Formats: sequence, structure tokens, C-alpha cells
Amino acid sequence: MKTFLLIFLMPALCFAGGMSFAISGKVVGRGGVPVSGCVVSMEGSELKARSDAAGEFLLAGEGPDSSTKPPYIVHIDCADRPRRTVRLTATTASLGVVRIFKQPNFVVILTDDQGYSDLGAFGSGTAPAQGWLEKDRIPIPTPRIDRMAAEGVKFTDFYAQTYCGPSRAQLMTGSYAARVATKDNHKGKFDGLFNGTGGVDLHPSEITIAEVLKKAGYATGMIGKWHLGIDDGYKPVDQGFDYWWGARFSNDSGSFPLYENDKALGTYDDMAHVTRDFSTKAIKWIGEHKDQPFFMWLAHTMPHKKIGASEQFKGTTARGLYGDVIAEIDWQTGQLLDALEKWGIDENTIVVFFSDNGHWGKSVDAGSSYPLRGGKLGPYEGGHRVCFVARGPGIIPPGSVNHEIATSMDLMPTFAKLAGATMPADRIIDGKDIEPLLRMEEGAVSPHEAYFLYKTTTLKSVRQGNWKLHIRYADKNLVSGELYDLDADIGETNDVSGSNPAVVNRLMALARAARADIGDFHVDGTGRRMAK
Ligand SMILES: [Ca+2]
Repeated sequence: MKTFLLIFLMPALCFAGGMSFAISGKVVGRGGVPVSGCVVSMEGSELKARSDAAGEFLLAGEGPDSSTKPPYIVHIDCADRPRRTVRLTATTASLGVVRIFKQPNFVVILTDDQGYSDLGAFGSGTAPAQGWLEKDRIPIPTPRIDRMAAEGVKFTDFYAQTYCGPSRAQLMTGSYAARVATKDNHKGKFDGLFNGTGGVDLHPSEITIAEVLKKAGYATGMIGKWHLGIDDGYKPVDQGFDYWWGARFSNDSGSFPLYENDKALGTYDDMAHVTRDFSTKAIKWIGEHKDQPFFMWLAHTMPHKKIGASEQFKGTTARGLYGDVIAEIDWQTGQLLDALEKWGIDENTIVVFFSDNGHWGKSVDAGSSYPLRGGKLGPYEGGHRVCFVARGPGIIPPGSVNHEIATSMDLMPTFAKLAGATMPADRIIDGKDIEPLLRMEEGAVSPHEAYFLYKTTTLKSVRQGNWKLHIRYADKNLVSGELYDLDADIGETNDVSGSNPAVVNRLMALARAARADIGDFHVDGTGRRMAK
């Protein structure tokens, strides 16, 4: 037996020699100020170095075992700053200037009514012939956002809401829209959250993600569609944004009232150039605030109807005007990312891109939510689950795909944590910290026990793990509907409620508890903080 072990130990001993590394760099903070005392280390080795008074470091010596294949992982840990991880493919490298800010910047790019698969990274154009329209089988080129996904992470199971205003309410407050509805519109004209413009009046007493970050020293800017209130005291500048240039509500008629902060600028009706104008304004604002921590929310009106694209993109895709619109959003997203890189702040800026809800219908001017069933305003996944991509090289490892359940409500607590900001403690926040998911930490799982899919203020379904239970109302009481196993049946076609009574009961109990807490169209939940 001893002989046997020796034979097999020998090759291992031969491989035990480390590889030689020589890696230099300079650590700086905002304004190029050198950061000393940062510990630079390499995974799988004893290699360590410290940045000196000039912020410079040299990591040299024997690295990991020679059987270790690249990329080699180098961590830079500075006191009070988020860890920076760099992946190396060579044994000799200069990291150049490494910028590590105490507080990362955040850019949220939100599109309007974009379908789940209207990105190359989400399988644009791959819908099968049967059961799908011709348009759903024509790919839309999105090279920049695909690259953003390749350089960061895409979440396959990311939820927003099924409708514009409530979706924005969830993003802004980190809470279910039904929890923060104001009294007049939660029992409004249809089934809630309508304020006459298809939007939500987000009460000024709500604390937004912008207010949380502003308190932590961030510059806060918003360009684009607000849709969370039109009256005095209900504009972005009343909800924590230093600056706003954009639309009060949707562009269905091909125009919208344009505002700059509190000032009405008249009617904007240039749908061919709205994506260009919003993007240009957002990039300009970022450039003006690049030397301080900033939060920019760029909320496109496109590809919400009435759609339009500029001359540079019109007629350039095989998917018609809708494809041209997405191609322009993609290109402009690239312009923004390029600007961050040019200014040397891309590694310390987390950029997320997603849609407020699913595609809006079967028109050729609408997108595709393949392989999900349904779309905007519906109860199925195609309305609620959205394409989500995040890039932040200092935090998010490249080429990542995350299948855990995450939501737009999670951005507020996650950004607050990364910023060292304080979350409100006097209210229920439904969003959870998803930093471990963004970092793709081993074993990190969704922090949500379940996610409740509301259509405005009507509870439509519950998702827990692979299960999705639809909810019906019978005389204002909740009753269970179809049950789907999303792992086996992402298109929600095979109702398995009959053969899984225990799962149905478990998810119904969750739905009833959520209704008692959050409420719905008929019931004021105990945790609803509706303005009276
Ligand atoms: Ca929308």
C-alpha cells in the first residue's frame, strides 16, 4: 500500500514548483490621490505586496502551483474600500493605475417595454417557428450590451413589474409597488395605481434610492421618463434627484411634456431622436460629476410605442423599426460605457441595464419575450421577468450568468451597502442585498423566500424556487390557479397543480401572508404605507 502511494505522490511533487510573477501597479482614489497600505495578494499563493506612499506596488515572486491555469486572480484590499479583483492571463503584467473609490458610481439604464429576448445575450431571434410570430424569429443586433454581459453578469431570473409606473415605484423605493401606493390611485379607475396618465403617484414621504445615495454624498441625476407623479411635490427633484431632464409620463401619442427640474419646457415630440437626446444628456451629466460619487438613472421612453429611431439607425436592421430602436439604444449604451472608460472611471462604476416590464403585444412594433409566455400587463413570466445585465469590473466577475431570483427592488439596498449609505429603518423594505449574487460568490443563493408578482395592485402569482403558482380571485378571496415547474417548463404550458397539492398549499400560504402584509386591490395590508 505504501509503495502505491509513493508512486502517485511523485508526479504531484514534480508539479509543486510555483510560477514566477512580477506585477506592478498604482492604486489611486478619487482625483488620482494615491492610496497607500493596500494589500495586493494572489489567490492560491503566499504572494503579497503593499502599496507605498505613492500608491505603487510590486507583486513579485513565486505564485501558484505551476499546474494552476490562468486566469490568475489578484485581489487588492484597501481599508474602507470595496475589494478589487483582477484576473490575469500572463505571469508578467502591469496593472497600470488601479482606481479604487470608497464609493462606487451607479448608472441604471432602464428601457420601456423591451421584451425579455430583445438582446443578443438573451437569445434575440431564436424563437421557433411554431407558436411564435415571424418577428420573434428575426434577431436584433445588440453587440454593445452583449459585450457588457460578457464583461459582467446577466441574470436570467430577474423580476421588475408588469407595468411602467409600478415598476418604477419598486425600483425607486426597494418595496413592492402595492405597498407604497397612494390611497387615491390604489383603488383607482381600473385595478389600481392609475393616476390618469398610466402612472403612479409616489408619495413624497417615500424614501427613494436617490435620497438614500444623496445622503451618502452622491450626486444624483435622472434623465428620461419618471411616471411617478405629475403634481407639485411629486417630481424627481422632490424625490432626491439633484437634476432631471425628461418626460413626466409615457410617449403613447408620440409626444410628452418635457421638464428640466421644476421647469416645464413645452412639448417634446421628436420620437426619432429621443434616445439620442436622453443618452447625450445622461453622458454629459456624468461627465460633469465624474470626480465625485454619482448615481444616474437613465430611463428611456423607447421602445415603448410610439417608437422612433434616428437617421443613423433607421432601416439598419432586418427587424424593422423596432429593431432599429433597440440597435440605437444598444449603440448609445456603448457610447456611455466608452465615456466611462475614457474618463478612467469604468472600473468603479456599476452599470445595470434592464427593462421596466415585458414586451407589450403582438404588433410588429413590439418586442419578444421568448421563451417566456405572455407580456406586459399579463400574469405570465413574459410580463414580469426582464432581461438584466450588470457590469462593474471591480465587483462583478466577467462572463457570469446568474440563475437566482433577483428583483429591481434589490438595487436600492445593494447600492446602499456598496455606497456605505444608510437604509431607512422605519419601514419595511422588500428588496434584499444581492451583492453576493453580483459577485458570483460560491454558494450564494437568492435572498428571497418568494417573489410576489403583482399586476399593479392585484396579486397574480407567487414564485418560489422553480415553482410558480397563479392566483385567482373568487369573491375577493384568493384561490389557487395553475402551477408550473419553471425549471422543466419555462413557457408555463403544463399545469402540474393536480399532482403537487403540497406545493400548491405551501405557495398559497405564502400568497395569503403577502396579501395580509402588502395588501392588494381589495385589502389594505398591515404593512402598506399608503398616504391617507
Ligand atoms: Ca413599460
